[in-house]
Amino acid sequence: MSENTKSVNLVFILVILMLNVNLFGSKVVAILPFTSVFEKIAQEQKDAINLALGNYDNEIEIIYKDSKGTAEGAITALDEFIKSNGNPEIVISCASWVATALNPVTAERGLFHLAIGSASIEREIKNHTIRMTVDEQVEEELLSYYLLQFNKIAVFYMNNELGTTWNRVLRKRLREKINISISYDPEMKDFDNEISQIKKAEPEAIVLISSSNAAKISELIRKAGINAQLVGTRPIERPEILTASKYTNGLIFTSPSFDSENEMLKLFKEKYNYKPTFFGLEAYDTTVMLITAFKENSSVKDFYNWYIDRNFIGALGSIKIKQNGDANYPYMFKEVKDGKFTIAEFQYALILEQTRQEIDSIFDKMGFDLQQAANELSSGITGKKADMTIRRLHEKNPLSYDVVTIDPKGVIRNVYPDHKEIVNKDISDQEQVIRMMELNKPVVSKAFKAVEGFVGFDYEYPIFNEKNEYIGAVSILTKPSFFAEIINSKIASFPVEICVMQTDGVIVYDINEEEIGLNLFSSESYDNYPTLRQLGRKMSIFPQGSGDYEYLDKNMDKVVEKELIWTNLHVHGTEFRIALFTEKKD
Ligand code: COI
Ligand code: CYT
Repeated sequence: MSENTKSVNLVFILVILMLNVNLFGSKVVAILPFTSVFEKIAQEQKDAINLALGNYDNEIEIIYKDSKGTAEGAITALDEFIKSNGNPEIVISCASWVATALNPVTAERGLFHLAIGSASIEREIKNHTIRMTVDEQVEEELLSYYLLQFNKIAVFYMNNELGTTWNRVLRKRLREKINISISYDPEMKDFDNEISQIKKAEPEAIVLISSSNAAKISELIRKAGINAQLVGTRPIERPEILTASKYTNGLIFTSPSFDSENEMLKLFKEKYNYKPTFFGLEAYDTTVMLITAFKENSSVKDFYNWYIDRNFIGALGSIKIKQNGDANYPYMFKEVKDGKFTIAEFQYALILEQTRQEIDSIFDKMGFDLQQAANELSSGITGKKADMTIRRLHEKNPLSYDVVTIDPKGVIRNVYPDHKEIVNKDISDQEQVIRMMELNKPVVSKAFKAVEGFVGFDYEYPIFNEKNEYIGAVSILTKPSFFAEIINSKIASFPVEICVMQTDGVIVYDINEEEIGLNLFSSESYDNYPTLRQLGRKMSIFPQGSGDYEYLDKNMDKVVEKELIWTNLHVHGTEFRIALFTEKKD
């Protein structure tokens, strides 16, 4: 080979390399359902992605491809892209059935895969696809709280992976309550036959697993004279539903609980002159998070692990990517009311009642197990057998910090786990111990400082021997995180707060830890909030009620108007007022 040919080769290679940089430089392909019944969703996603790219001034270039709304269309679109441009580094896809199809294909080619608008996917290859949509099963758990009140339910669903999975999961939970379920082709416009079948079944509620088609379907349902409650899920929150509000007013549906005053919504409206829905918000957050991934990683190969367990604050609120690659963020019930999407009021009372029942049932279980332990301890409060009893009692109650026995004088004789330092401590001056010895009955304490060194609640249960003589008591002391654990598990997906107050005004649980232990009536922290104090006084007098007040927002940043409802829980001589509150929005 001559020097000349060598350098020509070199130039050739250089040109190829440069071409690569210029032509094949775009790293991301977004495969969206541009020509399908979901075309407006695709356009909204594209607008949101471009808005995020523009706002965050960066080098990512996204090429859009049309899936035509089908799995085959998406595979073809990706193949075509690769034929002319080579492999992209990242594939973003919309629709559950598309994500399911692209998961193995992208995994095989080593392309990072991000799924949006995909509530119901099957990952043939695990640890590969990151999905920004909350799984439909998580949403279903919430939706069924509402559906359980009906006895005859119809399910009318799109005949794709999203619809069929919803139908299956709803049937599994609601069983005979579902008296008819019918699928439809979302590309079709004629639903008359299906609607007359639904009418014959006389349902009390109709669940529509639909997107914008639900506007037309609702119109047909109402025109057929069916008055059933209409119920929907996340993709139903589309503008067409409001245009048809004459037929859709009263529709209740589950949806991510994004803040309607959020900055992204304003920017979007300014730029495109229409209001985005969930799909736009999700695409926006997906893009911003992806830009962050590019900034924090030098190789796309590291992206998957970067996403796992990551918390991200986006337009959808606080997003957490779970171990399995699925995003999670708050959901709530919304309602079509006066031609608008609004927060469904009924849910507050529902969550409050469920939280009350959960706390009640945990105390109930403790009481049941304490009674059994007290029976076993009737032959003696110390010794091997007693050790076994208190150990089992502790292990059966996950919110127990420890279990102790006291003798008839009120001296601690035994403890599990072995916090030996408290054995022999005299606790006969504690209010609940005095009460228990006086009444000879089980009691629950108010919040008190335990000898263990923190503020908790103590459930004391008296022990009698075979001759029915009082020989001491067994008790469970709750963990410091007692209320936090119960309450967080109940409200994790709702944009609400719950606090617990005693009738003496002491706050025994609040999300802001610095407030726990303060007295609402006397602590100077509340001096500047007279409307809150007034409401607190009402709460201590009346077991249930509601009211408005002004106080700091969740982050303790600024004073806002809030609304609150409360209820009462009475356990063995102690009353708790459980209050649920939200920022007022109108
Ligand atoms: C889903 O599959 O979860 C979707 O939201 C798809 C959408 C195109 C309706
Ligand atoms: N500690 C406990 N009182 C305490 O201080 N475990 C029970 C009762």
